[in-house]
Amino acid sequence: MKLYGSVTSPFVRRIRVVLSNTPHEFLDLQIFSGEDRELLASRNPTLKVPCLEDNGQLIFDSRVIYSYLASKLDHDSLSWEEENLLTLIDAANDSFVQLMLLKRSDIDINQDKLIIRLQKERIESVFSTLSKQLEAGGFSGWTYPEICLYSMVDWVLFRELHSFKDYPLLLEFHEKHRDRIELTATDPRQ
Ligand SMILES: N[C@@H](CCC(=O)N[C@@H](CS)C(=O)NCC(=O)O)C(=O)O
Repeated sequence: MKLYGSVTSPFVRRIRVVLSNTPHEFLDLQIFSGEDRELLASRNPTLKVPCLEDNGQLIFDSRVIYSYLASKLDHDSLSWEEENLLTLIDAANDSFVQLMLLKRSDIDINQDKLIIRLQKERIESVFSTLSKQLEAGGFSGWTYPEICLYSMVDWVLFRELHSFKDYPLLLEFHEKHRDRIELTATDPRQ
């Protein structure tokens, strides 16, 4: 089994954590240019990571990869409520990726522009909902939704994309899990 990804991607990290006890090859790619981009293009036409290859079968998108692995590795499949939590996390994570790409394109993300405002509103709406879930005792285990939430929060802290000022429960959640071996082993800062 081969996982195409990058050490810094939060979408890749969630799959690396899921695969932490499963033998696999991890290819850490520079996805934005050069030979690595060509390799990625030859595997995944969306030009995004993660992408999984298993016995000649290619799977795109972390969500589909999880579902493939869950059935292959006998993990529990997700309930509809968990699927909704993943949709929330993915939506905020996608918006953060867009903001980071704007920044990398030297576009000032403090401008009052529709495209920027929509991302920021989505992030606040999702963070507020996730905080309420935490307050109500949600995200209390260590299964795929928690792994995805941790990967996003940690990446946002790493990239300094949000202060979390109004979301102490998200920081508390992060603190609670940060020393897990599968998380220190996949830390994007190393
Ligand atoms: N829905 C996708 C999102 C993956 C994604 O956005 N990955 C980022 C890296 S964090 C990427 O490959 N971005 C490249 C681009 O946007 O061109 C998934 O869950 O796998």
